[in-house]
Amino acid sequence: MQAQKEIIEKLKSEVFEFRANSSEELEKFRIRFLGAKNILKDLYGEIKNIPNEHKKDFGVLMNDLKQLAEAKFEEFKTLKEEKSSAQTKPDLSLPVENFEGSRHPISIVQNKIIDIFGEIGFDVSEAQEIEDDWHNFSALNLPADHPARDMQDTFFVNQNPDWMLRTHTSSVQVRLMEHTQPPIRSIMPGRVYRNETISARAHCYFHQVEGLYIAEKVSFVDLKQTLYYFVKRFFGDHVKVRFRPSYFPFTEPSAEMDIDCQICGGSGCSVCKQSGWVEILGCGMVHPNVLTNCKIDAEKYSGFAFGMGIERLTMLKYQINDLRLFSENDVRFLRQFSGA
Ligand code: 2NM
Repeated sequence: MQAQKEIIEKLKSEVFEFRANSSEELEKFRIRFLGAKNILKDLYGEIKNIPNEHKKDFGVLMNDLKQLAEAKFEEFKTLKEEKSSAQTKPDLSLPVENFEGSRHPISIVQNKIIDIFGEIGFDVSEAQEIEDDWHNFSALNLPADHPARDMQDTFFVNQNPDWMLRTHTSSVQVRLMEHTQPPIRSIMPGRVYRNETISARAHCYFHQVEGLYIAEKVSFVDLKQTLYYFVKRFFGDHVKVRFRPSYFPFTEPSAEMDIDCQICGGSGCSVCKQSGWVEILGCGMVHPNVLTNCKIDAEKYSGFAFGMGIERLTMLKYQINDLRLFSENDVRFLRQFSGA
């Protein structure tokens, strides 16, 4: 029995110390200890040479050895599985070497707008798309019975009037003003939602960039020059602009800015409805009520704000005539922007 016991102990420490560094090593281990002709089987044959009173002890030792070998095999088998599944999953943190896709035209234009305003000191602010009534409407000088709330058909969350999908990114401006004292110079790009029937000219969601500049003694002249700088950088130095008086509840005075039609050069076509001009954005001096609502001293500070639709700018820049193309993800459409 002593001789057999020594052999079992030796095998036990071999199993105990075993480490698989490769699947070949693990397979060798499996064949040696758990395979069809494994070493334990030979050893079990020794039982006929063991005196009866030691047969039970021998059995216990052999069982321990077998269980140890099985546990060891399982340990390295699961490690191996983890390793191979890690190899088949793509590592999304790796840098892209051969980028074969193309950016969406909305992203291209949004990034361009961010770059241009960045040149003149505007940073970027973002916030959530699900908003409360205060940030989407009330703080912006739109009281509960204001007709503008009907004008913008809003998606509410679970039909609860307290929560809605933002109808403009002005809600981001409200949040920014609430926790930042002037000077503030920021743009807010993002997706906004309106309950509209989808057509070539309307969609239930689209993208906006709004902007906000608040400091001491900001005037309408600053507003005009900032927006003029932007359109020249976006469309080219040749672009002509005009401002028309308008109305928004959150700005006073308010205006809309037109550029000369980039399709027909101003001579008149279907895009500009024969007028030679196309509207590209709304703007104005931030209403003192909005500043006060957002805890900014309206006596000390003034500011301007503006808002533009990214789809509209993209359609003018690339001569796209149907809004639905932006959300259909037809590769024949998307591939055309691979060089942009
Ligand atoms: C527009 C047009 C004019 C605007 C105003 C504000 C705020 F928060 F400062 F009051 N945010 N956005 C604004 C002004 C937006 O979009 C056509």
